[in-house]
Amino acid sequence: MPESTQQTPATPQRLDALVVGGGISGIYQLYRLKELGLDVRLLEAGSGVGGVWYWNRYPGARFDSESYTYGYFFSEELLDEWQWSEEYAGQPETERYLNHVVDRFGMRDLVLLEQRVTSAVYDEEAHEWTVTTAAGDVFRTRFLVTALGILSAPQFPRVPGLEDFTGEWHHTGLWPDTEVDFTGKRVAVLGTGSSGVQIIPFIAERCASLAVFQRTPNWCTPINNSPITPERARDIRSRIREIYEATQLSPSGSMHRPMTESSLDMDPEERRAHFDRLYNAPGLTMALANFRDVALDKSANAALTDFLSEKIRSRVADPQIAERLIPRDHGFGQKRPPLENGYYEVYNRDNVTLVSTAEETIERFTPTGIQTDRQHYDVDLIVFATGFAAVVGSYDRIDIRGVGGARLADHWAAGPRTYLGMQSAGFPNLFMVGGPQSTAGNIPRATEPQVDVVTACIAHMRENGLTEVTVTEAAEDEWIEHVNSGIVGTLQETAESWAFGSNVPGRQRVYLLYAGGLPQYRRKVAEAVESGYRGFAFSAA
Ligand code: N01
Repeated sequence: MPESTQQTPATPQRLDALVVGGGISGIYQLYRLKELGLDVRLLEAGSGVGGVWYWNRYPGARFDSESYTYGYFFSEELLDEWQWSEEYAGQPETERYLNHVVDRFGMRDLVLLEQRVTSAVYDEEAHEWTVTTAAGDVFRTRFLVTALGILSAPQFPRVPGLEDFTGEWHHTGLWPDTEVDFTGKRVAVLGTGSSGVQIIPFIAERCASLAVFQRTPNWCTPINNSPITPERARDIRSRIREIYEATQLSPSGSMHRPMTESSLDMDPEERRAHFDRLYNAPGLTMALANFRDVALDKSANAALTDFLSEKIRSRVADPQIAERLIPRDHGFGQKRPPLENGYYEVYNRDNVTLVSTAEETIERFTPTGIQTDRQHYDVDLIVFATGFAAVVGSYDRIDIRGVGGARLADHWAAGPRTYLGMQSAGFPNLFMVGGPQSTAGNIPRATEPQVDVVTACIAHMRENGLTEVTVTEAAEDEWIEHVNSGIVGTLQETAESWAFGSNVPGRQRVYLLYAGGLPQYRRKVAEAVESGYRGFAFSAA
């Protein structure tokens, strides 16, 4: 729900452009608009920059993309001076990197922290936005760019009684910057998605006891992380442009591309050996560089899930627990698969219990723990690894009003409506970077073309004395049809996941991202720009 918008301080600060969100995409947008010579600021709700790498500071948080494909590529000096320590770097390193970039490129004074935006209202006469923050500050800006992140509105279970719980609790997406001590404590973790799978092994090693509440198991594969030696770093630096080109050709914006071969054409022994190689390969190789038909054909997918089920059985000592950890409701890759490091072995420890909420319903939180319909779990500390109101959840938290006072929330009532994932009809001069109906995957590679187009569009307007840019509902309809054509008929379409908003009770099931892949997305955007900003309409005040 939008927060209060009642405070109105006397003097709004006037700007050319305002970026909302200090994550990897917002920082890049700030850099580009500063470079263009605009009077620009960035508003960030947190006390530091980093976006997901600021908020998700839970132990175990790390990349699932290769570190050197995740950062920025706009500066050779930056590429020279920054060396990642691991193939998949941990959260503290990424947060340090983003702070380094902000300082290195003179952006620190342009970032205003602890400024949660509560409302944005368009002035049709002036072609400007009035943006208000929870602190009561007001900004007037011609251009508003939201870089809110697709996973930034934390989601809690709709279970009563948390206010009665007298112990400590934390959400992985709102982790404190002081150390959380698990030593000797009785801990419960709710949720076994990517965040749960990363934090659970860390807690298990330290706590007195751990109860993991699992609603749906996931297909987790080993991260197979390793340090980057100085020799490897030199090799990466020497090939960095080649690596970047590879990310541009990959659907996910990563180093990986699906194979062209069909797994079903292969002899079962050969196929198994191939799956084994992928299982022992680093990162998301299994998900992103597998046989093409694994994502499209049920039997090809089943051959892989049979293989993965055997892996789970071989790693978990108790056969009943192993069976509970094997997903039955979805195939591999239908949801983003968590990467793990010793996750399955956690369930071989004496201090860990797996509670399936499919078999045992959580009824409420009590002063001393968690009550299910079978028993009470006494705990000192609860960790919510229960995910996010994805993609549109961060927009729901801001009262955005466009032409005629129309609310963005109403315009999106039946699901998000955008053109190119970047603008919505009736909301001129408001650009979205990393918003709905655009590619996800390796996020900075996905939002980079958007930032570049927003920058080019603003430059074009300033050069031509234009003050307003908007898109039509017809352009939105065309984009929505294109977005849907990319997901219909895939195996992904049939799984319940945050990409469809399925994890938010009561939310209409609509695909929230763009499944057509980054190369196609970039082509679509380039075609629109090269044909004179097709689908956009410009005017002057
Ligand atoms: O969130 P999730 P996440 N009672 O929504 C469960 C990225 N990421 O934070 O599956 C009990 O995936 C829920 O169950 P179910 C990555 O893109 C990347 O883990 O809805 N359980 C699920 O198990 C990822 O996909 C990294 O039935 C409840 C879990 O909570 C995305 O972020 C690291 C419940 C939520 O899983 C989100 O991951 C971390 C309830 N009432 C995240 N409600 C990298 O590696 C929900 N759950 C870079």
